Amino acid sequence: MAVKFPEGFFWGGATAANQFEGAWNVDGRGPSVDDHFMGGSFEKPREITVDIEADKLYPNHDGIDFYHHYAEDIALFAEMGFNIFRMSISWSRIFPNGDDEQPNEAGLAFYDRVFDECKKHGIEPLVTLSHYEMPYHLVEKYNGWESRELIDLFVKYAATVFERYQDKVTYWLTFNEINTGTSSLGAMMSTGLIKGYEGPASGIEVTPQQCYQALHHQFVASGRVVRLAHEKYPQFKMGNMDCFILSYPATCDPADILANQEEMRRMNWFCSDVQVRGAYPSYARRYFREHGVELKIEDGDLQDIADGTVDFYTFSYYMSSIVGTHDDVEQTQGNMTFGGKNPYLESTDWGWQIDPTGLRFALNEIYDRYQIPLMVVENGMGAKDEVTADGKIHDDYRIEYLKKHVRAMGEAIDDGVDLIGYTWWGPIDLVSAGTGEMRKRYGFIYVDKHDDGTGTYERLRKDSFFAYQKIIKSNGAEGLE
Ligand code: BGP
Repeated sequence: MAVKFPEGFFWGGATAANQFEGAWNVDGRGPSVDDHFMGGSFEKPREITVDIEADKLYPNHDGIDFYHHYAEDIALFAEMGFNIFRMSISWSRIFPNGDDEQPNEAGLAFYDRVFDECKKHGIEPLVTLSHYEMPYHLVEKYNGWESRELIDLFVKYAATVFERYQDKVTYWLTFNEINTGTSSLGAMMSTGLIKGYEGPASGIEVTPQQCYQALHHQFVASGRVVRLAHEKYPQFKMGNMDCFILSYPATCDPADILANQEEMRRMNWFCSDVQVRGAYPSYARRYFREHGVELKIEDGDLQDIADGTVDFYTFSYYMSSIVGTHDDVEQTQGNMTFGGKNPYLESTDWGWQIDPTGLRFALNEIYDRYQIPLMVVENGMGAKDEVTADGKIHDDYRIEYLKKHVRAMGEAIDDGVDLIGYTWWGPIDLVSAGTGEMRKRYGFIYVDKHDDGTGTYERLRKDSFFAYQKIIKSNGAEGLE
């Protein structure tokens, strides 16, 4: 039987300011964390420099220059049929240093133009307040989210953009993939624990104490921002955003089952338990004790968390992995985590294990647990694309990935899950967060921009552009065969 999507289902794509806007120092924008990351590759981790050095290449500086191509790009999204577009606001475009008295008017005006353009095409913006970035000045001054000072600064930034865009934006997410902050790799971009650090991004060492304290500050900030939204702008819908890396037990050995339960809690449930239920989960106490974590919690923090529960749950889904206690589990890779290799799954060229059935399983698990509307706000496949002499890109592999995941969502809806939307990651090629590459392409739209910084920024429709268009046009009833 064909899968069926509900009327009004949101179909679209997801982006992040730092990975595609470019114009890093234009119109008063201040440097962001990502502007200090050089390009890398699958084999070579990105490097971080304290100063921006003239002879080095920082791919996020120019991105794909959405800043100057936004009208053209949004028109292409509309041509595919998007009714939603996930994007983030660059904090340092609004407050260049993060602690400025007044916001930067030119930065605010840019997003007015973007939202107006979306409106023109009937596209609903879904806005992430912080997607793997913060003003770099806050890293240098406070070591990012390790400091409580960030809470007030973030709330001020959120209040500023809420007030400005209250008539243009309804759907908001506080922190992108907040749960990656539980790992040292996530700490580099998400919580910015890199004060004074210079060297490979994979070499950052942070303690569980630092990671969880930084996360506590983000929880409080998120709670306060959600409460503010609910009190002042009742029309707003506020969501969390987690990186869901589903894991399976490697065997039916009870020790593997238990190890996987712990991994699922640590990686996938911990942050959303806090943000959806409004309190630290019961299992956190033992975990903190065994990992030497003693959170500094001030009066009012737990109330802020309790008051700031989200209206809908969102997550990224790319892959799954396995967890086992036996030492024959081979390791594989993601951008923010490592996990065990599953012999039943194939992988992308970057080692991410493709598992559409896992998406159906994850959707059911999440919905059973929280019973609030869900949105898949990132899903996609990074691949090398070739452009033919006549300017075509035959990306059958991406179409295959798309169809399988859309089918899995349809099945989950049939299972009873309240899934309200889907935004494919990188509907237009952009800079990879993990490796800084351009050649790891996710887009339905090809952008002529390359790892060595060259390119014309010309946009081309790939075959997948038309495949997604067909799916959207029929609200998921056609184009999945
Ligand atoms: C998620 C991030 C995105 C995005 C995506 C793909 O973790 O939220 O910013 O980049 O992964 O990852 P990558 O760019 O490393 O291929």
